[in-house]
Amino acid sequence: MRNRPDSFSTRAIHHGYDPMQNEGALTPPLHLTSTFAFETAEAGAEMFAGDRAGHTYSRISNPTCDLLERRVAVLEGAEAGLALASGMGAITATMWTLLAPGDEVILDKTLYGCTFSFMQHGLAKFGVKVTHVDLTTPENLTAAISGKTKVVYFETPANPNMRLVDIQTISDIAHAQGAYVVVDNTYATPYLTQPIKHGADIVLHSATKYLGGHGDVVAGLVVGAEALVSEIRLYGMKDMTGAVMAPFNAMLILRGLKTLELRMDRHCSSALAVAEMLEQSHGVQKVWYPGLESFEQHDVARRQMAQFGGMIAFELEGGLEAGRAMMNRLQMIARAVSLGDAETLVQHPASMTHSTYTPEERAKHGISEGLVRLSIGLEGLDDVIYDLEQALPKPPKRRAA
Ligand code: 7XF
Repeated sequence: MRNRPDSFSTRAIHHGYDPMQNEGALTPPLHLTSTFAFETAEAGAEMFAGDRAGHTYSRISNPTCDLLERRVAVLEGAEAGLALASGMGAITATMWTLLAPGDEVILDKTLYGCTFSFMQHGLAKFGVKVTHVDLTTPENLTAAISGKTKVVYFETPANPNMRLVDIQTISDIAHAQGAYVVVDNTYATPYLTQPIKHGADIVLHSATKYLGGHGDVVAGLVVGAEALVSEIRLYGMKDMTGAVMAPFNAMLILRGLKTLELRMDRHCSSALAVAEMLEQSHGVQKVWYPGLESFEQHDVARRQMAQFGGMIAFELEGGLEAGRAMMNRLQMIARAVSLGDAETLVQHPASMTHSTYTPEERAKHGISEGLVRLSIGLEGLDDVIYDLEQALPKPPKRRAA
């Protein structure tokens, strides 16, 4: 036991694992097993009854996943964690656990495309009332919330347009009505924002993104109070979705976590430089990046984020057509969905990640048709900027006098 709190990276590298308990293996073992043997029939029965600790079957728990769960929980400042098959697995398992027909859920205006369609079409189909509210103005929540509201749900920064939600203010309003606050922290990661410290009850991630960090795995995580996470494990994950994380994927995320701080520092510093460059460039109509002085909610970003993240949204003069032409001129930056990888990625939300919204819904939910989204990678900053500059619209040539 060390007698001072460990730093973020030290926890990400060491928490919950002692090589000396594992034959000296520096890297935690991969428990590639679907099932677990019981010492006696009685011991097995006690484990199933919840009266004895231990693993029974890997759809419920697995030691490799368990280590990942405890590490992410400690990084988020939460009591407990749960590893799931995907970010959507994390979202659906959480919501199926917390909600019943007749309940109401209040969602922020802008959400990742499949989250939007799950809430709008999935939950609504089973008798849950789904209301979207612009949570960037907390008074809107005060007006919309009632005793029937079970969950208030949002992303901050939101995918794709970077809107921020003030977690503490929203949590205070939600808790006064007895509602749970669920935050998708995929964009910020626990290195930049720890929503539980600002009052959130449950934090979830697409671990496919920054937590994994290398574009080689689809995975999800949920953290929160022990009792709540246990309910999500035993109902939402075990019975309702079966969206369990494979132990091999847990290994990949554990490896990713070791460099999360280093990678985020680089993602953030490069993204700030790129956002500043874009803002100065010819043909760029608007840039949304929380670190820019011009960002409408820059004050919320300063209060709630340690740095401003690796994601940028921008729109060119000429909208969709200009954006597509620019994307096609890129030479190194990959045209691909997903985010948080070592490679810089560019995509067009209206036709890709947010094509689950109808055009009318996109307009209503603040997702512009011309918006282009960049996930700034870990390449040399000069190379990222060079590729973007050569692809941006050129200023018209001056005529010789
Ligand atoms: O199930 P997944 O691991 O893909 O995670 C779903 C998800 C949940 N929350 C946020 C904020 C997300 O961005 C995602 C996945 N988004 C990818 C993207 O926006 O590029 C998916 C590619 S279609």
